Amino acid sequence: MSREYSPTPLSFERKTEEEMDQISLRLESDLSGRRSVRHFSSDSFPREWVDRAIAAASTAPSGAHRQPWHFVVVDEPDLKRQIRAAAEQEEQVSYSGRMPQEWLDALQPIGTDASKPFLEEAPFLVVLFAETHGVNDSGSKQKNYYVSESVGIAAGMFISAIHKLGLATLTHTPSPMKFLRDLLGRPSREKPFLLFPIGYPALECQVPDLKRKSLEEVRSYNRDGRNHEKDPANGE
Ligand code: IYR
Repeated sequence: MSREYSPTPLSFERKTEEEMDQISLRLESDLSGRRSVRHFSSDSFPREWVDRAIAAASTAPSGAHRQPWHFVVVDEPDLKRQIRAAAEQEEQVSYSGRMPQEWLDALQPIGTDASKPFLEEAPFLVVLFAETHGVNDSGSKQKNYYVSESVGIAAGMFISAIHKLGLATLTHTPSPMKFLRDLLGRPSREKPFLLFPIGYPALECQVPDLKRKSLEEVRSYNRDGRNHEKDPANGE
């Protein structure tokens, strides 16, 4: 049941170099205001906004274009309450013994603990599932490829979309997360990947005082940091 390669013309318009220069200067400032938020306002907003962010994230590239993800939007208060209760139950066990001291120490500056009120406070929770394999038209297993990479990219695009929208989120990973599959009635081939509370930050919202790595720490040029542009052998 394989499909043929059927190429179609790419729709792409070049921007001017001036435009691109301006955009490149703004990229970092546009994204650097994003923070992981753990205290949400109960103020709501149209669910369509979340749907559109999901549609945007679902344009992500994926292995063999299998799009091995599924997003569940949760807005029922009782379901959010059940998710919070199950997550806190697991986190309680994690924070009081399952996580080694080294991990607890690493989380100290983030200020997290087993209490997760944001799972009820945020107007929407979005649970992202990774589809370990698909099902083809005749109902048999269809392999997916590069699942974590694909779903990770879709998650990143979703986070950017939510930020551009003017809302906040958190990449929450209650651990283990299997309870989400049961509570949301998802099939066993889907593995919970990340949980995103979505909302406006609470008025009194505080975040950890984190420093980000500098460009120089996260980027090097070529092998051994050789800068081709500044190399005298290249005419400069
Ligand atoms: N899942 C836990 C612990 C946790 C782990 C990491 I790594 C974080 O960056 C933050 C939290 C929790 O959600 O509290």
